[in-house]
Amino acid sequence: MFRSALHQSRRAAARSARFASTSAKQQTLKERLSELIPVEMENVKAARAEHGKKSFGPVVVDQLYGGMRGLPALIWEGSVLDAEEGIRFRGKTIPECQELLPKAPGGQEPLPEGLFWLLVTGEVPTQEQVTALSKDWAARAAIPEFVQELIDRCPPTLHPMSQFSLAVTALNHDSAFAKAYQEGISKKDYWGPTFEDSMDLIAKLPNIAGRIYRNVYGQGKLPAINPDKDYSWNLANLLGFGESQEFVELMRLYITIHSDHEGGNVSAHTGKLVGSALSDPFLSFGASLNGLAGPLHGLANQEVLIWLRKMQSKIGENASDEAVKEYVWSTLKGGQVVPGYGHAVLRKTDPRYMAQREFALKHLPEDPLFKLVGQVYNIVPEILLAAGKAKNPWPNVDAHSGVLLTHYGLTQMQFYTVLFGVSRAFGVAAQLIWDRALGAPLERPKSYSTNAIKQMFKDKTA
Ligand code: CMX
Repeated sequence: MFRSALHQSRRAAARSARFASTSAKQQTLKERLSELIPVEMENVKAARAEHGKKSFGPVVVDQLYGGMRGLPALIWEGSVLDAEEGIRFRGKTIPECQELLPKAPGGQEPLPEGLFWLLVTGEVPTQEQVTALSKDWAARAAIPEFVQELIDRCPPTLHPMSQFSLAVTALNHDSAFAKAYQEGISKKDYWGPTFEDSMDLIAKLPNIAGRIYRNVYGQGKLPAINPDKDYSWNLANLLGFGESQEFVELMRLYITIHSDHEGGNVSAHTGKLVGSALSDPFLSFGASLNGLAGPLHGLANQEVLIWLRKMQSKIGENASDEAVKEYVWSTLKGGQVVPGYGHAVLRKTDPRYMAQREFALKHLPEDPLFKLVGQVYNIVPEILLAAGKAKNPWPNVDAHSGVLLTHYGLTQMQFYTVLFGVSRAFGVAAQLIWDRALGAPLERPKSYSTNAIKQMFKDKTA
């Protein structure tokens, strides 16, 4: 008894000495994560022991037919979406992230490196830790030659999102997780190679996105990654906008706010679902991208700009409110959605929309397209309410992003969802790491036939 207590206290002392020495030299994300995982495993174990058999309340049949709206079915600590307030990343609102997360020298927007650290650990990193992440991602950024060739061989008529998904899926060729699995890695060690793949995935996305952009839109040769610059600067530079400090700042804000939106949205949930089959992070995130490419999800940012441009060509620039109203009604009467408006969970204006609006008010208040976006904001909610179908008449994130990109010269709308995809990798990767660390099982909900439902409730009144 005494010997074992002594042994334990010696082990604790050795452990704290080890932690003290690593924190003195600034822990890496992986070192910090390896400390947090056992603590979180205990936390989950305790929560399941205490609450595991408790009910969340009834599930009604409409939820099965209605896209599972509101069905409590997933666990994800990274971000939580409140219908009224919007997103919080590890408990922090967007303005709080803007205030607390480290910034680039001279910059005012948060570095997405810091947001990733926050999503993974729940902690705000130091400036040095964020700089180390920028350097680590720059060192991992190169993409294999065959993936470069794969992108180069795509016809420019293939949608950039299809090219993006194809290239990300092909990165599975060098997956550390897939290799370790083939070599018989123990389940308790899954998170290590998942972490490495996730870091590689995020790091390689700017080179993939930049290559697609330059190939499709004929923008010349791709520059090299600069290891002394942050992730967003490198992404902007690969797209040809590295000289614009404002565009770089926009990328920092853009990636931060698009990174994660709770666990149940199509891209986040698809990544988790595919990952639950132990498909590696490249295969899992490739699947997320295919979901993001749908017009009701990420593709809406492209659709908003197309819709605004069509409106301008139909009713002219500086059109009256009456003309805009008529155009919105004609969209609805044509059986189409107003892109950028409505949300499956939110019931107020999306704070991601507001963050972009603030950015526009600061940097481009006189931009004519920004003014049109503002005019539309004053008109659409009332019409959606009058039409009486949409549960949320307010704008979402996609209603605003395109106008900012257009202002700085990134006018190729079909590329917009690729930038959303680069950002969404941050949330999906963080989730995959934790799912493997906590041993999340294969997802397998139950489906029913309509006849089975009818049968089930045949003789019941309610
Ligand atoms: N314009 C017209 N009709 C809309 C609408 C909009 N912006 N938003 C919702 N509706 C309609 C729905 O199509 C649905 O019609 P039916 O009953 O005929 O099927 C009805 O209102 C009820 O829908 P809801 O419960 O309010 O919304 P959902 O949860 O089903 O869908 C969303 C949410 C986002 C798909 C929907 O609001 C929409 O299609 N918006 C436009 C596309 C868009 O901006 N998507 C981006 C969302 C953010 C993102 O993921 O990036």
